Amino acid sequence: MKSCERLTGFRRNVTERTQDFRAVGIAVSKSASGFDVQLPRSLKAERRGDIAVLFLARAEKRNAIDDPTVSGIEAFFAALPDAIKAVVLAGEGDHFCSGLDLGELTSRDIAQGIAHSRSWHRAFERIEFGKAPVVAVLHGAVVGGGLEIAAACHIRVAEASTYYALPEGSRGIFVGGGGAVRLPRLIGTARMMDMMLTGRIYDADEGQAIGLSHYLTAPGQGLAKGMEIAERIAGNAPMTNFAVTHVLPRIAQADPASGYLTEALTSAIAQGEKEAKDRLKAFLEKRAPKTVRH
Ligand code: 1HE
Repeated sequence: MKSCERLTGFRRNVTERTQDFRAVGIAVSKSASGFDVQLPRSLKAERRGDIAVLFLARAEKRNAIDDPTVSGIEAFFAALPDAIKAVVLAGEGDHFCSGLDLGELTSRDIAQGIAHSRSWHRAFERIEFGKAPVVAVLHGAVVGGGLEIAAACHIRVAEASTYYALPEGSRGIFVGGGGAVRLPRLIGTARMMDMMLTGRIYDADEGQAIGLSHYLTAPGQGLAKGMEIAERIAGNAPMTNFAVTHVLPRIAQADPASGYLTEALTSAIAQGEKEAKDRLKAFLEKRAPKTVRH
């Protein structure tokens, strides 16, 4: 067992995890795709080597996220097999995601609204602080809750058709999927205010310029680029991926003194791993690639 897996309890056995899901009412079975979780019809998962690809698969509703989809996302990321080293999240059809299923919203009272928002928080926390880095592949509408789920991922690849909006303002509601926390970190509170107050829509180029995406691709090239990035991530030392996705965001929010200390501890832990020693030795013996610009 790798030490980062011990830290997070990631190697808890499948039976133990299965009991957790049953406790929260999520049906669990070994699905055909090789994942230990039964997904709702609105999600499809594929395994490509050590990469998992999860598709929002409700194209007829523009991948609007309903309650079963939220539960399915939570269950999928919680039950990710240990062998999966990175995840790609993409959307079927012409749009990545049209956000919250607006049809479900009308029937909720205030208490149910709070519980609903908290269920999104739990699910997206599984993405942000889960077992493996997640690459989102965006195209078409990335709006409302669609932008919130994209913001919970670690890397965003946007096809040229991508556009971003927060139509909550015009719908008389507010973000509820963690966007109020994650989006200001990505683009700043002022830009988020503008998006929500005026309904401003950013296209793919503008989104890239303000930091909504990391990579831009031509139409139809997003998944290939997302897979290429996921494979590169999967090739990193597991402790480095753990430190980058779990520790770095905490350091970034900490007071500087705590941040420097946590950085020193994390740095020492990472370099103490055998994997780090092997990789450093490989470079010194000229067996590892140099860091050059191609
Ligand atoms: C939906 C949803 C949805 C489509 N909930 N059903 N999100 C929004 O405010 C965006 C709302 N959606 C749209 O603006 C458009 O649908 C799109 C620009 C994304 C796509 O347009 P288009 O012309 O391709 O599709 P369409 O004809 O509008 O939609 C196809 C079907 O999907 C249609 O249903 P049908 O039964 O008439 O076929 C739509 O009603 C349905 N559909 N989007 C429910 N979002 C945790 S808080 C998060 C808060 C938010 O996310 S607010 C933002 C919500």
